[in-house]
Parts: sequence; structure tokens; C-alpha cells
Amino acid sequence: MTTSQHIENTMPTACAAPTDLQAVVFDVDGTLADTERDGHRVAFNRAFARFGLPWEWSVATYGELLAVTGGKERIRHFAARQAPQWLERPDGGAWLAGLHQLKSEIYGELVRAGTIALRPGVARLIGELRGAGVRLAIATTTTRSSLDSLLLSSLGDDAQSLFEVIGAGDVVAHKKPAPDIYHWVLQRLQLPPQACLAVEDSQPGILAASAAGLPTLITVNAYTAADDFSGALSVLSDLGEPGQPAKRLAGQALDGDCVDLAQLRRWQQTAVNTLNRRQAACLATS
Ligand code: XBP
Ligand code: MG
Repeated sequence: MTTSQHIENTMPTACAAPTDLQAVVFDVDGTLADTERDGHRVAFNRAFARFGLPWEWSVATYGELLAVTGGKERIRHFAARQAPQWLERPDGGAWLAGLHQLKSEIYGELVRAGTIALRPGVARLIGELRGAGVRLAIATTTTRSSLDSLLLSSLGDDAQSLFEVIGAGDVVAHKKPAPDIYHWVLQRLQLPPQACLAVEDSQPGILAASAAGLPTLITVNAYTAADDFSGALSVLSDLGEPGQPAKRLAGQALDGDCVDLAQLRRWQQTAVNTLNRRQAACLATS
């Protein structure tokens, strides 16, 4: 076999790997819906009260605690400082699991009561992507039952079938900012990261998506507006609606009022072109 035949025979996987936009991977809390302040935080506080704990997470305190991703992890972090005796008991693990289970049930009730709406542009963009055959996935830190409640109440009975892959909560050992949940989703989509685009709202979120190699669009919320979003394709107030424009805060320009598939494709191609240039530069120097 000649050298060129060998290269042809060994390259097809890499060469055939799609680089046009195949899938969009959505974060949940803060991205699909503003769930933290009036959803998760309230549920944590009600669960604390039902467990007889004198803890009340204010809006500001909760903002600081969001640096710890995952509800169980957040409670453990707080308890370790406030009342380590709860964790040190022989049944400390079961106590924590029970407290978080109650919190998740309360969160589900809040969501089903209609407290939390989708953010601007989310339903519109998901509808457009589905219509165009772009694959959809979810990569979230939140508990699966909480996610299901949110999807059901905001996107209806068929919500779960909209998303081909749903990565949530404890399916991975390390939560965001670790890239594990994105690796988990990519493996199931059987796609390279550059053929996908992540939509996130927070620094742990962009760190996770970027470390897995996904170009990332950010839509901020009140808790995350001051986060460091270095490397984002674009940082926006929200996805926008026709006549209700999204505001660009950093990164690449938004052409028009709102994020649509054509815009996502343009941003994702800039990321692919940058990657290709870097790879060509690497090959040239090696
Ligand atoms: C955000 C989180 C979650 C929720 C709480 O997840 O950090 O931990 O605050 O959810 P993401 P649970 O932005 O990745 O969707 O209590 O169900 O863990
Ligand atoms: Mg988030």
C-alpha cells in the first residue's frame, strides 16, 4: 500500500466527521428557565423548614451558593460550615439524601403550579430547530425528576421526546464545571463537539461545555450577569423574540432581534474555522 493510500484508508472517520451544525445542547437552570431564585431556592428553604432546620437562604446568599453546582452538593457545602454535626452522624448520608429528595418534590410542586416560565425565545428556537431536523439534547446538573417537571409544565406532554439525549444530575460523577455531562451527551449523540453548539447561562456551564470542546452561546440572568464568559461565541441578555430584541453583552454580533437557526449556524462556523486554522498551524509547526 502506498503512503497516500494508507492515509486515505486511515482518515475517513476524521474527514467524514460532520462540522456543520448537527445538534444543540441546552443547559436547563438559568437557560431554559429562570429557575433558581423563585424555584430551587424556595424549595430548599421549604425543605429546611420541614426538616426543622433554622436555615433560610436569602436571594443574595443563594447567589453565592450557586458556585457549588448540584443541590445535594450545595446542601453539603452549607451544612459542613453551619452544622457539621448533621453530616457527621452515622445516618448523615441518608439525612442529606432525604432532605434533597423533599426539596426536589417541593420544586416539582412549584413548577407544576406554574411559578416558572420558559425564558424569551426558548420555545421559539426549540420549535425552529426541531422543524429543521437539528438534533436536540440537554446537559444539566439538576435532578432528572426536577427537569421532567419543568419540561412537562413548560413544553407539554411531548417535551421529553423533543430531546434525543437527556443528561441530568447524577448520571456523571463530576458535575459542572467538569466537562463530564457534555462528554456523556456527546457520546450518546455520536457527534464530535464541533458539530454541536451549547447554550448555557453560567460560568460553571461554559467551563464544562468549553472543556468538552463545544462552541457555547451564553444567555445571562440576574445571578450570572457578572460571570466570566471568556471564549463564548456571544453573550446575550436572552434569545430574544421578533420585536423583543435580545441585547448583546459581549462576543460576536447578533444579526437581528433574536437568535435563530441561521444565526447559530453562522456562529458555529466561526468556531469551526478557528479550530481548523489552529489545527493547520499546529500541523505546519510539527
Ligand atoms: C444548576 C444547578 C442545580 C440546581 C439545583 O444546574 O446547579 O444544582 O440549582 O438542582 P444547570 P438539584 O444550570 O446545570 O441546569 O437540586 O436538582 O441538584
Ligand atoms: Mg445553568
